[in-house]
Amino acid sequence: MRRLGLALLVACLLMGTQSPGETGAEAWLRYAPLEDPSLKAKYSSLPGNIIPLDDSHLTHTALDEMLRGMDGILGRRLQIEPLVSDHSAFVLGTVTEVQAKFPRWQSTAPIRAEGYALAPVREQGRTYWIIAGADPHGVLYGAFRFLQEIAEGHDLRSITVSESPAAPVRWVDQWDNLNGTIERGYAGRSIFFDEGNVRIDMSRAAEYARLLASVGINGCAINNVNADLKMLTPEMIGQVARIAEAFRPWGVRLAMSVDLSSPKVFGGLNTFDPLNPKVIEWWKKAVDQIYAQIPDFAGFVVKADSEGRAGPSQYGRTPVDAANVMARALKPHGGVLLYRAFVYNHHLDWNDPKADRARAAYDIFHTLDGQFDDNVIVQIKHGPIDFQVREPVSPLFAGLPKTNETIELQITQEYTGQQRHLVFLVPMWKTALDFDLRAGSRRTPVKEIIEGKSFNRPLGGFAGVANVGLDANWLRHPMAMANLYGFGRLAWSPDTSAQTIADDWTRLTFGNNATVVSTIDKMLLSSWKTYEDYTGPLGLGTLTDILHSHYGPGIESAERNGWGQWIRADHDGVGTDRTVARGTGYIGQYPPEVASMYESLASCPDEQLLFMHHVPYSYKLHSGKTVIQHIYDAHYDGAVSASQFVSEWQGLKGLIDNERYEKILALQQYQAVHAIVWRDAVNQWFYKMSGIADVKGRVGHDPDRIEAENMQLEGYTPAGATPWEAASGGNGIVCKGQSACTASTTFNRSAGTYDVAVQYFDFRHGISTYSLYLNGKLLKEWRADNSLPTDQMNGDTSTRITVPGVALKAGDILKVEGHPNNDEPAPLDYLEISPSAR
Ligand code: GCV
Repeated sequence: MRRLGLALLVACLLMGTQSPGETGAEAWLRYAPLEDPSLKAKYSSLPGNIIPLDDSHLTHTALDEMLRGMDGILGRRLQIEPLVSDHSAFVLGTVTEVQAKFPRWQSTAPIRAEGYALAPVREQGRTYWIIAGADPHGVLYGAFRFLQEIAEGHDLRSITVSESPAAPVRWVDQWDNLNGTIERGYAGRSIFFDEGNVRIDMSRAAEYARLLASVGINGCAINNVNADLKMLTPEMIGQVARIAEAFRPWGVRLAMSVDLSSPKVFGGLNTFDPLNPKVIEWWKKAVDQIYAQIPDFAGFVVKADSEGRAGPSQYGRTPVDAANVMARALKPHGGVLLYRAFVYNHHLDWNDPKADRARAAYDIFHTLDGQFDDNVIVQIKHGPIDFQVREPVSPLFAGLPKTNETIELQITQEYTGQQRHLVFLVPMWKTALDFDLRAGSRRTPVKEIIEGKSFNRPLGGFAGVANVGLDANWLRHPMAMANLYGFGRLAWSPDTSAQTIADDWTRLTFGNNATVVSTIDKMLLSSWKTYEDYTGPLGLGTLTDILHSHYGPGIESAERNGWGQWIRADHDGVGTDRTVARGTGYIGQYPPEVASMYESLASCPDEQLLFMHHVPYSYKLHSGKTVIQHIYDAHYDGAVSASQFVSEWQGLKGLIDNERYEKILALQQYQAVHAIVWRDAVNQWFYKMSGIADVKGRVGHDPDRIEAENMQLEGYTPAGATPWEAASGGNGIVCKGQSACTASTTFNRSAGTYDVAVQYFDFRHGISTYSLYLNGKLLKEWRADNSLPTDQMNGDTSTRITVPGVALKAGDILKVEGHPNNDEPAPLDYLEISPSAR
């Protein structure tokens, strides 16, 4: 027994500080004990008492959070005191309440609605730690901020903070369907709905609201903008009221997406024409019913005349007509109407060189400026297309000076790796928010337009499509939570730097160890560029399969259809000509200074070049490289950088709990492999299209690769991938109508140690099994059990397994045996045998 104890002790010591596991459910609100004794000592003089000065629900929540946080981080159980007495204490209350007790205290700067101030006040040898809100919301936000300071080990001696949110609307949108699925959600089923009803168990909804409140989010639209018509039935409103109850203690107001055709489709009217008096009355009644059950209801989000949704155009009406009718119904209750500018025709004519989806939002909404009611907000996606890896900012931000605006950002990584790839989106969002549109030839950065500052608007702000799901860690990739956190931080203060956000998130999520913090910060901050490099650089957009999964490479899917995400690549050149002089004229939608910057090839930045211009492949960038060479190089660089994430992460073993360490390691190994799939698909495609060789001789030359279709096959038959570029050389092999098939090759290179990679396709359904043999001896067995998005040999499903350090000599036989399962034909693409690095 003593031996066993000793062995365990030794094992623990060898494992360093590695702790067994965290699911990630606590996200950045772990309140983990401060391990560093010097950090802990800093806080020994903090008081052991806390005084809530008011009785509001939100101050109660703030109080509970303080008790929970102080206990977790410092192991200190705060005592609640009803009155200010002669002990040092934390004091929670509104500014008015605090000033009544401490008349000499004043916040360092004026604080606006929902803002807060933190400060120590010294009186008669005692210290009162003031957490004062402009209102109860501010008290709660102030408590979270105070706990963040301690969790990060910051010095509190001189802390005096006064903060106010940049804008009143700080919402997340969820695209949850009533049946429990989530459109573009990647982390399990809905936390709100199941099988057509609101879930009984609201615990995840409440935990979500807590996370949102901790970063200042004050609203959540709970259902898909492709809204279910049942949403407005009295029964559903009754059920939805339970979600609002779960949100309420956290100051998160519930909003709903609604379908404009509701009055007709289930409301019993024969029209949904927004100007019809019966329809106007119908909306009024529907809204009154909502407020009867949800008195703090925040408002509606509307997607209309877009991607097949009904809209006012059906009756020759405009978005103003529709929006104002609904806004007037909401107005007496204090609700707002967010009308999405994502309105476009998805049956565009590809053959028309002037057709351009990017123009749509501005063309439709610009002329309506000044006609929207003051509780209408036009919600504009940050770019003119659809959340691509890089887009210019939408010119519409500058085109509505007399209208309230929110920016719509996408936290869920629809086009940016679907939470299987690490992509920290904050730097991308900052690029959009900081972009100066020069409206009226003066400084008008997007952030100041939506804050309402530039054009003196009363409302505006931020909407982030989050799509968390029931998975324990909310978004599947633990690092994706940095995007939810970062969205909240930017919505509160868009001036915060990406570095600060990355740093705070990492410390709160993984602790304050310096190596952990610097490694993860670096990874986060380089990840957008890495993803852009191996997917679609130079403004090409993500180059994914835009017709279905929006995940893996599918370059040509963008072309020759009505969706208008065209890259207009031919044998001579690539890019969409959006110039005023020769192209679609889109560039002319920007204010003149920005338009002239994009219009001229000399001043158009390289990273937007192919969004704005059509150029030959041999066109020289500002960097001095040709377009085609940049495409090749970026894809190789991006894949290298993704593989470095793996080695950098491995440097953190023992410094992070095992569960999250292993989960992230597996995701990063997968990402490194998928980056190679992307690299090869895009480069093969452009090589074929342009006919121009890679000056570095890499594209189309993979000397370590043995194509599966060229191996000795028993049972396996060759099959093409769709699209062709998703497989090396366009083809792979499949095992159909057999219980097992084999593919063998004889090694004929010099003796040495090699890494043997097997590239195969892992469909969404079916779990094929594979075995790799060397001279008949088993090297590795594995199951294709990932749930990648599709059931085909394509860019979504291509993946690999690598057996490192295999001793090989000429004449050795490598054989892969595949066992198909449930329509997954154990597909293979190639073997790659490369000299081991170690
Ligand atoms: C909710 C893109 C997405 C759709 C989404 C739409 C929108 O087209 O692929 O899933 O629909 O944007 O934002 O309305």
